[in-house]
Amino acid sequence: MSIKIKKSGRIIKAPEHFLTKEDAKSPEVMRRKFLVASASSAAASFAALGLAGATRPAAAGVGEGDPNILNLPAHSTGLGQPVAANPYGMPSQFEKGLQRRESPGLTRVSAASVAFTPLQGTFGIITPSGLHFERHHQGWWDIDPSKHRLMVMGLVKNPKVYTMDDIMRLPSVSRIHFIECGANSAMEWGNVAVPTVQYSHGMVSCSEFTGVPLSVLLEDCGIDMKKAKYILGEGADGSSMTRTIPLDRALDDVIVAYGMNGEMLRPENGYPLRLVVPGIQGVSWVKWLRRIEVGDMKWATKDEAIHYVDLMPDGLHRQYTGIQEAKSVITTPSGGQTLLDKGFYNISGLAWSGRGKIKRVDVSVDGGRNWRTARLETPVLTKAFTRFNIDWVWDGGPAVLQSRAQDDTGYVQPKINQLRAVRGTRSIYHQNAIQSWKVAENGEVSNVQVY
Ligand SMILES: Nc1nc2c(c(=O)[nH]1)N[C@H]1C(S)=C(S)[C@@H](COP(=O)(O)O)O[C@H]1N2
Ligand SMILES: [Mo]
Repeated sequence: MSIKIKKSGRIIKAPEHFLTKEDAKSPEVMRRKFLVASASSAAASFAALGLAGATRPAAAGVGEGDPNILNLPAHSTGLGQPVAANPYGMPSQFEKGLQRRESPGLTRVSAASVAFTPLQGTFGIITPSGLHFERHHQGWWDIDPSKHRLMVMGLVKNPKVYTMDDIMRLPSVSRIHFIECGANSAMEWGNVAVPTVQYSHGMVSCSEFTGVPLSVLLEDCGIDMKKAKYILGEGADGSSMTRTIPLDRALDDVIVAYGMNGEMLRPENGYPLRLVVPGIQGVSWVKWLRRIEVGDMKWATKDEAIHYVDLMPDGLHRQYTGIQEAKSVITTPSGGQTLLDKGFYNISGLAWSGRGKIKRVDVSVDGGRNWRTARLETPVLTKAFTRFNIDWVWDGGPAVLQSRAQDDTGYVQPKINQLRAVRGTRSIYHQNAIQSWKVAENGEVSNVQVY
């Protein structure tokens, strides 16, 4: 790839960023800050080095020179921290702003709530485990794995109860998949509701999951293939989370998972055992999984009969609409961020489809009039995040950034008005419309809807 970068634009990211709003105001402010810093610390550090009186080279064109180069910091001159100071490594103290966050006022009880993934601050396709979104109906638990049991029963020859030890001795697989809550982007059905991509799209994450294929457990228990049509997953928390999964899917790619991103699941994400149901809305990924029942009818449990249904304009509900259709979003630049200069920006985002692989992502910077095809970064995996990037030179004028995903079934991500034409505005779930970010002339990026 060869791009001529005349001038690369700086950006204030939201809500975490390296530049403060004050730093961003003008280069003058930044320069003054450097000068103050060098006046106070230069003498000290030069003295410490035994370099008092040493001539400081005048950096060409920078005037005083950059004190961040000229004043040797403690980390270049002293002894660093010992190994295993943090036996379990943590992010840098400077990355504290990158956190999953609860949307203020979204729910009345935070045990039955959502904490959103900061998509604006993650790279590539894997969501760090500590930033994986959380959705609990009745709070989370850190369950003792030695006491956890999984019962497999119903239309099977040999009903069984497995300990975690039993499960972890069975053949395992590891696969990278996204998980998206069916209610992701739900607030935007009627109108623009939230300012940042964290809140508009952060109920989706992507991880490598490890566990036993559900088909192995069903076979181990001697599933009655003549009668069996559905399986039910049940969680061990107080929410009685129970979900029906069709047998063909259960035998296809569903995993009874204990691992996430190379280690055991985090408690918030279902430790020690959860269902992984690739391509299907998050609610079916039952956490703290304690029971699997094999049956011949859908169970129509509370979370299937009255929740997670799509209210159509004619007043009827669509039920069992679990597949998360193709969707994409630009994560940089995105709502709440500010572009500080005209010039080059790398537009970057994520695309995913519950039906398969992402085939193509197109990007528009003029609200959908013209489209260019973005680069898909490898790996491009089935039912997983795909990272896309495309070059853009901002001319300082108003712009509207959009991305449009297409998956390998040929399905194209719809515009919000196309979705509304079929689904109305009374839905909550399965809002996968094209997202628009408006860049104003002052560089501020905001959430808008374009029809
Ligand atoms: N047992 C149980 N499983 C559950 C839930 C729950 O509250 N209890 N929430 C579901 C919902 S609605 C979603 S979107 C996903 C969220 O998974 P995460 O918290 O790991 O992101 O878990 C699902 N599995
Ligand atoms: Mo969910």
